[in-house]
Order: sequence, then C-alpha cells, then structure tokens
Amino acid sequence: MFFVLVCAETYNPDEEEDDTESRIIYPKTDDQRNRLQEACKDILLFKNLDPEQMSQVLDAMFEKLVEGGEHVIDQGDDGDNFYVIDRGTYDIYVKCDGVGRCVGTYDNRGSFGELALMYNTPRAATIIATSPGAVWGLDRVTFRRIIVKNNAKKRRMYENFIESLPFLKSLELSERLKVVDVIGTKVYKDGEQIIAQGEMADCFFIVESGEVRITMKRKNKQDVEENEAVEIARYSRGQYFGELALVTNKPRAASAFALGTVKCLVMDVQAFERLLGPCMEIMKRNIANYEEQIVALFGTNMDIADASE
Ligand code: 1OR
Ligand code: 1OR
Repeated sequence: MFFVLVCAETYNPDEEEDDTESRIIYPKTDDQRNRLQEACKDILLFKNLDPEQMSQVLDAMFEKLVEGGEHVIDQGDDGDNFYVIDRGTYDIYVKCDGVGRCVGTYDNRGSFGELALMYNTPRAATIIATSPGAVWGLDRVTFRRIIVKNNAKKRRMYENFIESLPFLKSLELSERLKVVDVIGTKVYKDGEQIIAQGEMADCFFIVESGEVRITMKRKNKQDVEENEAVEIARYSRGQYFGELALVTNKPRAASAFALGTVKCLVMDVQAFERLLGPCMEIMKRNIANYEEQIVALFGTNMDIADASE
C-alpha cells in the first residue's frame, strides 16, 4: 500500500511573506521629513511598530494640503487613506437621523480615518477642515499590511489584560477588542511627568506596569496655585487615570509622575468617547469619590468636576 501524508498548514498572518509586495515610497524634502516625524511621534496607532515597520510607514506617507471648508472624509464613503494631522483644525460630524452633528474637533494634532480601513466599513464620520491646513495620508494597502497586521499581535498581547479590567466590564467582548485595536503603549522613565495639572487633555491612561504618583497643587484664596504639590493617589497595574478632564471637559485636575519605569496603555479622547460610553457610570461614581476626598484633604471643594452633565 502507498500512503501520502498531507501536512495541513494553518494560515498565520504574521508569517505572511510581504517582501514581494511593492512598497510605496513618496520622496520628501528635509522639511517635510521633519514635519512628518513631528506629526507622527505621538500617534498611538504607530506606537507598537518596530523601527522597520515605522520607516516603511513614513516612506509611504504623502502630504495633502487642505483648504478651509474642505471635506477630508465624507461619512458613508469607502476608506482610501488614513490621515495624520500636520496642521490645521478640523470638525468631526456624525449623522444622526440624517442630520449632521458636530461631535468633536482636532486641533493641530492627532489622526483620523483608521476605522474604515481596519474594519472594512464605510466612513463613520465626516471630517471638515475649519482652517487651511495639511495632513499626511497613508494608503489603505500599506495601512492594512502594517497596522492591521500589527493589531493582530496587539490583540494577543493585551486581550487578557483588557479582559481583566473591572472598569471595562460593561463592554461586550467585541468592544473590548476594539479598545485593544486603538490603544498605544507609552513608556515613562522614573520621575517623568505623564500629566501636568492645568493643561488641556487629549488622552486617557491605563497602567500596564510600574507605579504612577498623582499630585495636586491646591489653590489659595486668590485662586492662585500654591507651589507645593500634595500626593493624592498612587496607581498600579490595571488602574486608570486621566479620565476626569475628558469627562468634564476641563483642564487636568492633578499631575501624574512615573515612579520607576512605567508602562501605560493610552487612548485618545475620540476613542475614549466612542468606545467607553458604557463604562461612564463606573467612572462617574469614582469621580464622585474624588469630590469627597478633596474636602477631606483640602477642606474645600475645589470645583474639580461637574460630572453630573
Ligand atoms: P473612519 O475611517 O470611519 C471617519 O472615517 C473618521 O472619523 C473615523 O475613521 C475616525 O478616525 C474619526 N465616531 C466615529 N469616527 C470618529 C469619531 C466618532 N470621532 C472621530 N472619528 N465619534 C466621536 C467621538 C468624539 C463617536 C460619535 C458618536
Ligand atoms: P485628569 O484628567 O484631571 C489628572 O488628570 C488625574 O488624576 C485625574 O484625571 C484623575 O484620573 C486622577 N482628584 C482629581 N483627580 C484625581 C484624584 C483626585 N485622584 C486621582 N486623580 N482626588 C484624589 C482622591 C483620592 C481628590 C483630590 C484631593
């Protein structure tokens, strides 16, 4: 008798050979390259890329100038590019019962247009420039080849951790996976400032490892901040911070510093609003605790939040 042994190989996207695919390279001037690097340095979706992937992404990006009033993306269209903002301000409109409502803005930083490319869905919002500006585009094919592939790795790394977080327990599994897709990892050195009290806020943090020290400067009777900061909290693995300013639309109520090396998962304000709505009750209950503590610690209610809105 004669046997043939068939070896069934499972498909693994990580081992996909992509060297044969043609790479897109847009040549850039030194000035363009510098501006591009500056614009991309805080883009969360790029944070987990290795240097080779990052350099392929930068090569493939192209500059697009936009005029005030221009629609960079229209809700309902197919996705062509992902965009990183170089400069300019942009409104985010989402249609509700056929009527477009402005649900947020971008002010000279950030990125948009990842959802249609990640999930093969129509554009979920309209993005309109409210000033002349410029964005860096990344084509769909390169985005999927590098970012979407990298997301598969991120899911394996963070799915269990995200699953274990009590404050995300109101999310469905599919929503938690979407959280993993949009987070970026940031590492802080001992003593490094993560958040500065009084600054405007655009992201939310979850501690992955290490310890974070939260300090607050109280205000005197003339409403001027005193110099000495008081430690008000410490956070470690699995705890979150930086939600208050996003929920209340106020400046940061306190500062945050790394104690030893700290690794945080970071989410931008648009993703926070889009994905964490179901967790808001838990967060607001916690904010009510801050208000009680503030009276206990400082003897006054410093008006940190009006979380009832
Ligand atoms: P996209 O490819 O769907 C539109 O094209 C982009 O707008 C989208 O990717 C996001 O990058 C960006 N809901 C959906 N998309 C949003 C939102 C958003 N904000 C920015 N984008 N919401 C607003 C949250 C402030 C939720 C509205 C209910
Ligand atoms: P944020 O966006 O205002 C600073 O940036 C973060 O520190 C804040 O969000 C909270 O996540 C976190 N009062 C205000 N913010 C606090 C407090 C707090 N504790 C942690 N944060 N209180 C401490 C209660 C133990 C009351 C002040 C005395």
